[in-house]
Amino acid sequence: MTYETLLVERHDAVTLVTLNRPKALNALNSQVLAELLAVTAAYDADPGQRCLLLTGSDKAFAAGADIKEMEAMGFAAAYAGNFFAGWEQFTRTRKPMIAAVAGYALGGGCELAMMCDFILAADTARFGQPEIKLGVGPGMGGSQRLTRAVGKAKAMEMCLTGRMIDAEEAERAGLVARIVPAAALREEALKTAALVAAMPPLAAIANKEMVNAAFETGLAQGLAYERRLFHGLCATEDKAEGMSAFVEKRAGHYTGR
Ligand code: CO8
Repeated sequence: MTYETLLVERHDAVTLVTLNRPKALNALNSQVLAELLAVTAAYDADPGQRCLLLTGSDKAFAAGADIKEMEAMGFAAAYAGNFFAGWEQFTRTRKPMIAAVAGYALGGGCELAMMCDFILAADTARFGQPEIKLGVGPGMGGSQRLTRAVGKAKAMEMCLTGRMIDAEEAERAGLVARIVPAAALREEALKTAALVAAMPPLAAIANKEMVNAAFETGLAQGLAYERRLFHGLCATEDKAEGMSAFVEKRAGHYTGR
């Protein structure tokens, strides 16, 4: 399949997806959403692909939802069409997804990065939720995911003032996993994605589910869910292989069974 707003490359078991609307700083319109949903569905369905890496350009991961697409949209059209509800489907991707962010990740761009499982940031990255300046607010999860990531004080300040934070502040606040020099971002992110892709695939899905459960359940329920998933993983061939490989001091070879 060919895409107009994305570049999609396979690096062994890593699917590298680059947002590619340079003239609009990768603003997210309905076409980007449709194409990303097609890519993630294909990725989830392909047992040979084990980690998805989502990135943008040096200047912008994505400067937000496409303001030009939304400018003429009134309540009736937004509500009846359930505008941008499709992003929920993006977050239902079961296999790991990493965001590699350089430059601007604003509004929907910051929200898209937060929909991934973790964010690697170039030292040039800038995150913000400036929607208030347009008379709206976050609509792709920013008020919820940013608040869970950085806490109420910083999320509220960012949403109410539109202030951008740089990579250092984002790392201190817990929004990004790690900062790398901009020139090394692609290589470092591909290396990290390859590391994830080399993990036992069922365990990767389970680990993602366990961590996400921490955001959606109470502690007791989350702990029980984690333990049950652990028990379930004990039935997999990859668990037998992983533990034998450790004991025999060799590398494991995982099949996803
Ligand atoms: N949408 C559409 N076009 C954009 C966007 C955007 N979000 N951001 C930049 N562009 C376009 C500009 O219009 C410009 O196009 P043109 O050359 O045709 O005029 C081109 O990209 C380059 O942009 P600038 O000239 O502005 O570049 P600068 O380097 O001067 O500035 C900035 C870079 C600071 C990133 C600036 O472009 C900017 O402030 N952009 C808008 C940021 C913003 O407000 N983002 C939030 C958008 S709203 C949103 O994301 C809501 C999400 C939830 C929706 C869910 C609904 C349910």
